[in-house]
Amino acid sequence: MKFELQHNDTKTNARAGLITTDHGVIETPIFMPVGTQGTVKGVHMTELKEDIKAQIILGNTYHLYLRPGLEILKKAGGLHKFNTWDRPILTDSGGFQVFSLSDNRKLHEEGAEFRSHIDGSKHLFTPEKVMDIQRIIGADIIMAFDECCPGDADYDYAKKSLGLTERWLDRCFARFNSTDPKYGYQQCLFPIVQGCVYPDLRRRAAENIAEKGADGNAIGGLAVGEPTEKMYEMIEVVNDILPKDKPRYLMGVGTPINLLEAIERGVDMFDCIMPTRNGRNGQIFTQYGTINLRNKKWEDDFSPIDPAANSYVDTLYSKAYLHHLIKANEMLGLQIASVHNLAFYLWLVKEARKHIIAGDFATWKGMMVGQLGNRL
Ligand code: PRF
Repeated sequence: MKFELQHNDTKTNARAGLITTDHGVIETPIFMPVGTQGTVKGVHMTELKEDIKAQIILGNTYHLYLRPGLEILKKAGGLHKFNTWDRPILTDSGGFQVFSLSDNRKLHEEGAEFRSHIDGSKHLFTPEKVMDIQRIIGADIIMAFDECCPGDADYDYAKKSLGLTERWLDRCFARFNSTDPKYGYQQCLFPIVQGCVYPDLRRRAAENIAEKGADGNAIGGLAVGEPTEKMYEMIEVVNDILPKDKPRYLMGVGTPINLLEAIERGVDMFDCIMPTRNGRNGQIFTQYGTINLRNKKWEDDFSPIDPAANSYVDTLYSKAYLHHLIKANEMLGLQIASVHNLAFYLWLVKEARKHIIAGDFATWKGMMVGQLGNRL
C-alpha cells in the first residue's frame, strides 16, 4: 500500500492524498460505508459504486467470523469474491464488537473470551487469531486487535488497558509479519491508538505506534461517551505525533460536523454507521442541516428529498413519499434513506478534498459547520 500526500492546507492541518491498494486508489479524505456482515445494509453494489461512489467499504471480523464463518469465506475465495465488491475493503478487528455485542465477554492477557450473540457458542479472540481471520476475509487493510476503553474510564483503568493493547499490538505485528496474504494481493496492518481521554496516555500510545512504521495508523477509543471537545483535543495530541506521511483513520466517527473538525486536524479516513442507521430511522443529512422525515411537517411536502442531488434518489422521490415509506416501515424507505445519506457523506469528504486542494478549506469548513448543525 502506498500513500501519497498531494496537498497540505496552509491554514489548518487538513490534507489531501491518495492511497493506492491492489484493489484501486482511494482519494483522501475519505468516508468508508460500513458493511458489517459483508453488506452495506439495504444498498446494492451497483448503487454503492455508481451512485454513492464509495471507494472503500468496511467489514467486521466479529460478524463475518461468526457468520458465514471462515470455511465459507475461504471457499468463496475471500470477501471480495463473495460479495462482488472489487474495490478496497478494510476490516475492523473485532475487539470493539466483542465488547458492544457479545455476551459474557472476559478479557485477559491471552485475548477476549465471548459468547456469540447469535447462538451463545463460546469463542476466544487472540491477536494472532484475529490476524489470521482478517487474512482469510481478504481485507486490503487489516486492523490491530485492541481494547476500546469506555469514554468515562478512570486513569488507572485506561493505563492498564493501554498496556494490554500495546502488548496485543506487538503480537499482531509478529503474526501479521510471519503470514502471507491468501489471495495474491497485498494486505496491510493498521495499529490503533488508544489511551482514553488522558493526553499523556494518548502521547505514549502515539509514540509507540509511530515507531512501528505501519502503512497507516488509526485512532480508536473516541466517540465512546466523552465530551466532543475532549475528542477533538485527543485528535490534536495524537496527530502531532503520528507520521505525517501515512494515512490517519479515526474509527467510528461521526456526524458531518465531526468529520470536518477531524479533517481540519489532519484525519484522512472515517467510518460510521450514522448515515445508514440514522437513515433507517428517518434522519436525512443535507448540506443545510438534518431533516427528521418522521415529522408530520413533511407529510405533504412534495419537494425533492434533497434538491442539491448527490444521488439518483434525491430528485426521484419527494419528502412526502419518503415520510410515508418510513412511517409505514417499508423496506424501500430505509433503502432510499441509506443511499441518500451515504451519497451525502461521500459528497462531504469530496468537497472537503476539493477545498483543501483549492486552498480555501478553512473558509468553506467554517461556512459548512454553520449550516450542518441546523434542524430543518
Ligand atoms: N477500536 C476498534 N474499532 C472501533 C473503535 C475502537 O476503538 C471505535 C471507537 N470509536 C469504533 N470502532 N477496533
